[in-house]
Amino acid sequence: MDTTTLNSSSFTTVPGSLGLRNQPLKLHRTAIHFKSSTNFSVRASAVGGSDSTVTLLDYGAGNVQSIRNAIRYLGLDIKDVQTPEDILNAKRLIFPGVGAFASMMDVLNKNGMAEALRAYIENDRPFLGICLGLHLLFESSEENGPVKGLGLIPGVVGRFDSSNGCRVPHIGWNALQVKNDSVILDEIANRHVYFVHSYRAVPSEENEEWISSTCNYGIDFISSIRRGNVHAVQFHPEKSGDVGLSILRKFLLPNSSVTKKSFEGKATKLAKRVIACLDVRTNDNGDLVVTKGDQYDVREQTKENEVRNLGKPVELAGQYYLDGADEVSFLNITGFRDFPLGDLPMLQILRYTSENVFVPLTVGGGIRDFTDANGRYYSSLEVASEYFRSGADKISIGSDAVYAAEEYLKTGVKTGKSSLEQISRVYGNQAVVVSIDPRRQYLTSPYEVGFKSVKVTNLGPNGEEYAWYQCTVNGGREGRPIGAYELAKAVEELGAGEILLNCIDCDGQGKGFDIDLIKLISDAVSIPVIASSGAGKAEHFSEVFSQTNASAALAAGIFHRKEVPIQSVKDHLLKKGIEVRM
Ligand code: 1PR
Repeated sequence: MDTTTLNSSSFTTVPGSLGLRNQPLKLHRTAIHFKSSTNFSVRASAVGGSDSTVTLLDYGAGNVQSIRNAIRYLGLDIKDVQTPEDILNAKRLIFPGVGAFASMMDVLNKNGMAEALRAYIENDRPFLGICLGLHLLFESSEENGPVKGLGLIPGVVGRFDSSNGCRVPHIGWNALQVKNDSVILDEIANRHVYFVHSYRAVPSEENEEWISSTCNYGIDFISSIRRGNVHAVQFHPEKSGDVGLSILRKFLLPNSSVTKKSFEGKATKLAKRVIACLDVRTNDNGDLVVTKGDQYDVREQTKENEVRNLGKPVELAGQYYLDGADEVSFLNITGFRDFPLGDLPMLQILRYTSENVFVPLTVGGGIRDFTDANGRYYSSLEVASEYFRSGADKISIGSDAVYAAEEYLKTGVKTGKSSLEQISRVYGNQAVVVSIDPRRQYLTSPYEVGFKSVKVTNLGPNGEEYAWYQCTVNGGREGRPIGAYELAKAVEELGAGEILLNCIDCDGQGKGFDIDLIKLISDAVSIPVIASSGAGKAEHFSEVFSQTNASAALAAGIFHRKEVPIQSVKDHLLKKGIEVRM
């Protein structure tokens, strides 16, 4: 690595920019191959001003709908980068890096964007990189590599180490240690922001001057950098609720007269997440409604046997966001029999919700390969892509993951063709949740079956002391020859980034989570586990967090019926010394 000193006065200087003007700019250079024929120059233009357009670099490899929604929510228009010149001519540029580092650099190098980005950043133009948009600035990344980055910041981006007890990916709301001169982060010290990543850059003497905040997850890592007008963040402001919107506003509208909101908080580490789940299906009148079952039976016990209707999906999701839900999940519970891409109202619900909900949105149901009545084939990747385009941040796979795990355990071969493998390869593991729907099967002896069993806390109906958890498909309708333990371990290997662990026996019962099951699975895997099914009161959340290694807890019925507000769950957890995002 050689260090080149450029005199920034050789570039056009930017009125209103901070820090770098008239100072020699020290840049660490890696051997990036510039196209010699291209001679980029950066257009002189006023920063900020009345121009309400933001230039967005979407290189086409992932889900950037969330950042689009956040920008529009703040009242700005988006201009998409089509050519390297669009980068050079941008007044302010956002690069929401998504996907995988190697393929991102490949695309950016091939189409001349990398070179344009380097020129833009070296000239101290307003830039905000998000996630991979931060990694890009470093010398290289170990993700599918090593692969060279732009080399502007000294350091190598490496993977979190799960052997020290930290689950990878790092998913959730974590605290920042903010330096005073961060500008866009100035008012958010001690508040949580949302992270989702497996790779990180670490602070060193060489990159110290770039760092505007750090975060701790097993080790200290760089959560943001700032130099002059150049900012990049490891977390996702577009998914960090009101705090995130405030960060984006400070970058996009630095001179706006928006009343300053001063945030107070006591964030110190990764918070336990509280998730609201909406099971969605069409009722007998053809309306898409939020429903909720008892042990997966969503019909009323009346003569009409109608589907329970607990509200409208978009309204409820919006309300849960305002109430403080850390994430919102939609499960299209009849997706196993209906084709999701034919379910336009469901996609519409996702679109409307994501326009106003700035915490992560997960959607599941029906993600599998499908051939329609006209013989047209759709891959599970196409189905997932449509969900992402409609505003989902993560997708959740149920039945199809069971079949993939069974096949993998039988053959020991990863074909790369399962929905799980295909979607995680393109969108990253962190975007793929596997939803497990197990049913408890009691045993008198742990040796009765070939699946992992547990000694149960509460004996079975005939005094049984053991149980295994049989996986099901098609909304619990069919039991499969695989246990939840075996499934969880297999899907982790196949590329799942998180597990949503339901329990049919506990669903809708309000008697608490199945601690035996959640302990079994959260001890078996090193990816985050979301505990689900059975929450009836705030104490059930503190129970699951203190007795298991669950990273998040999800509930449906108690929130829909307004029995326990999300905020009171969080107040209770705080009182019990469990860190949550407030
Ligand atoms: O198999 O990929 O099509 O996905 C179908 C998805 O739909 C799966 O994630 C599966 O869990 C879900 N699903 C299918 N049928 C039902 C049903 O209820 N009949 N809902 C269903 C599952 C379970 C929970 C529920 C918690 C918390 N819902 O997520 O929200 O148990 O409830 P509680 O707090 O009220 O106890 P595919």
